[in-house]
Amino acid sequence: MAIIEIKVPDIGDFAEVAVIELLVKPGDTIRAEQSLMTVESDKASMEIPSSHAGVVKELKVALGDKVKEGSLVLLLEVADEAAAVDAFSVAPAVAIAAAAPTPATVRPEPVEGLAPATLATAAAALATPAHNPMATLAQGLPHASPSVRKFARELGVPLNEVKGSGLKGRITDHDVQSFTRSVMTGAVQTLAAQAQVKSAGAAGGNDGAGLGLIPWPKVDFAKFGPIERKELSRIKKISGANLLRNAIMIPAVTNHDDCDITDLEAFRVATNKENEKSGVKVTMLAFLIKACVAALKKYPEFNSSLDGDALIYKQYFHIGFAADTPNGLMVPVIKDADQKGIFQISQEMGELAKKARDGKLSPAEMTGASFTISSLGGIGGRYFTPIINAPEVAILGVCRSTIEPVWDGKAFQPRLMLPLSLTWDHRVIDGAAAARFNVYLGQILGDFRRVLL
Ligand code: CAO
Repeated sequence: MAIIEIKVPDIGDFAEVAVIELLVKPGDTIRAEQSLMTVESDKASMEIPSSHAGVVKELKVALGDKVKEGSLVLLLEVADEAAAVDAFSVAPAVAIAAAAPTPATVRPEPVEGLAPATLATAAAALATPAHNPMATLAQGLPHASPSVRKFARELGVPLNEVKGSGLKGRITDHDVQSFTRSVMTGAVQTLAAQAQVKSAGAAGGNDGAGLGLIPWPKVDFAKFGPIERKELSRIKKISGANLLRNAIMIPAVTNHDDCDITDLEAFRVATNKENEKSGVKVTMLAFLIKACVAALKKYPEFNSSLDGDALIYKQYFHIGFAADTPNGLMVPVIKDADQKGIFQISQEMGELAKKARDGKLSPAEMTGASFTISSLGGIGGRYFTPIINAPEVAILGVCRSTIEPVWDGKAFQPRLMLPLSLTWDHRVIDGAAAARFNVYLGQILGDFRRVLL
């Protein structure tokens, strides 16, 4: 064993540089070429590597010290034979040089709060075919040490999109981790991902190239028979881009269930008969809106939105409903549905649905929903898998009710059964919660008195 001095190697044109980060401490076992500290001039930052492997005995520099070529950095205990190696043989890693795109062959070191497997997943989530680290850097060098740059590069994090929390806006390891988490939770999208969604959306989803998929087949349909080409409506183009983003970005799952609405339907028909002259027709959807409000109150995460690592719980109950219009799908919103009765909801729904069909909905009438229902009950079908209307976290799909034989313990009874399809965001909601939501919703629709309990 021998003690050797590790000194600052040749650092090029820099006369004196400040020590801004110490990366090792006494007692650490280090590898040859491992970074010991970060120094910074007014032009660039660089990491000073160790020329030898060994155990750090004593640090000879402190934060803020000015050092230059030959300055003593630390005393290192090394194996005797290692002491013979030239202590100046390792070059420092300069931030600008480190910025060049290199394949991410080095596995990231485990860091607090993120396991290596998570980091690998994060790298996959962040790495997009459209992301070119060189392009990022060409836009200007963000303030970060070479080790942070390397860490970001390994994860595919575009550093110029990361907000630095360190001194003078310096980007730290922690900032890179936070950015990665935000991307993974969907709270933040990299500019490259936004561009992909935009271009895929603009192409009506007909271009999978931006997502690394094989190209959409280009077929000359006229070769096979007569055709007519019609442009998509403006609404279809806008909703298409939104639907595509939501379908791709949300880990969505759909639970299907049936609920017994025999008594509720009898009540609805009787109510409409009694109020024939009012001009307001009550449909099943109005009851569904009220029942959903009760279920949202019982399971508030269904009435929330993701915001980074946090959930925003809404204390209002604005329920959107999908309306089929000649120009495409629109989603008007019944505001404060918890404070309205079935008649008022039915009346507002009728007015909003008419406005939607006439293309007269105002932006205020289409925004602010905290949960959405898509009812195909008037048309038909059994179940479907509705797409969540982001940033909401769940949507209820409803199909046409039919008379089914239901076993009551002694015999089959003809009951009117309503098929429900609840799609939910698995980042926020678990399968068990979704099943409970559907069961509770079914219980309310089965007997509305439960709302009072
Ligand atoms: N089961 C059986 N019958 C149902 C039903 C159900 N679940 N829901 C509605 N009906 C019946 C109604 O009672 C009504 O019957 P009558 O004419 O005999 O009274 C008939 O179907 C038509 O109802 P409606 O569709 O006019 O009224 P609504 O309140 O159910 O729906 C609206 C209103 C605007 C949501 C609907 O017209 C609509 O646009 N639905 C399509 C939504 C859509 O496109 N979703 C898909 C989105 S994903 O692309």
